[in-house]
Amino acid sequence: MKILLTGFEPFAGEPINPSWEAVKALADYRQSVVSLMLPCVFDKSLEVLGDVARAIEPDIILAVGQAGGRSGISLEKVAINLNDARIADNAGNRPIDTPVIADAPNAYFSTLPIKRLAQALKAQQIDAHVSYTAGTYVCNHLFFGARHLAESLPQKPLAGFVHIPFLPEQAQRHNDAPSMPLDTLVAALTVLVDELLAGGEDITVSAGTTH
Ligand code: PCA
Repeated sequence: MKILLTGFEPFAGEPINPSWEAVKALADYRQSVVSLMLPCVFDKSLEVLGDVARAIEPDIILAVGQAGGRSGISLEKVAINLNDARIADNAGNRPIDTPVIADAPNAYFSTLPIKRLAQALKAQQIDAHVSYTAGTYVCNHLFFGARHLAESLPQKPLAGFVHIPFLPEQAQRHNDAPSMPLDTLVAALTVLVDELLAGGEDITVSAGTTH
C-alpha cells in the first residue's frame, strides 16, 4: 500500500504551515508514506499533485491543510467545484466565483472512511470531527482536484482531505486562536495513516446535525 500524503507551504504571511510540518514527519512511515509539499497556488498545486500521483501510483491520497481558527482535526466530507479566494494565493492569483475544473461535477465526496477516522482520533483523545465545508480557497481546490484526478487514474485511489489547526506559536499571533502542538498533529496523522493502511469500510453512526 502506498499513501501519498500532502501538506502545503506557508501562506497568508505565516512563517510556517502546520500541515507540512506534520506531513514531513511521516515521510516513509511504515515504508508506505510519500510526503509531498504543495505550493499554496491555484492550479499549480493540482499540476504538482497530478505529476507525482501519476509517477508513484498511490492507493490513497490524503491531503492536509491548515484551517486557522478551527479547533480539532476536521475530516472533510465535501469538495465543491468553486474557487472564491478571500486573499491572493502565493502567486498573486485571486479567483472569484470560478470553477476548479470546467465541466466537472458541482461536488465530490471524500472516498475516505471519515467517520471511522474521526472515531479513531477521538479514541486517542485527539479532538476530531467530520466537517461539511473545506472552504473555497486552495485547500478545497486541491481536494476537488484530487478527487477528480482519482477518478481518472487507473488504480482509482481513495482520496480525501483533512484540515488541521494552527500550531501554538501561530495561535499566539491570532488572538489565542485554537491550536494543537506539533506532536499531537503528528500523532493524529499517524492514527489516520494506520487506520487507512488497516483498510475497511466506514462506520454508519450519524455525524450530522438536526439543522
Ligand atoms: N490552508 C488553506 C490553503 C493552504 C492551507 O494550508 C485553505 O484552507 O484553503
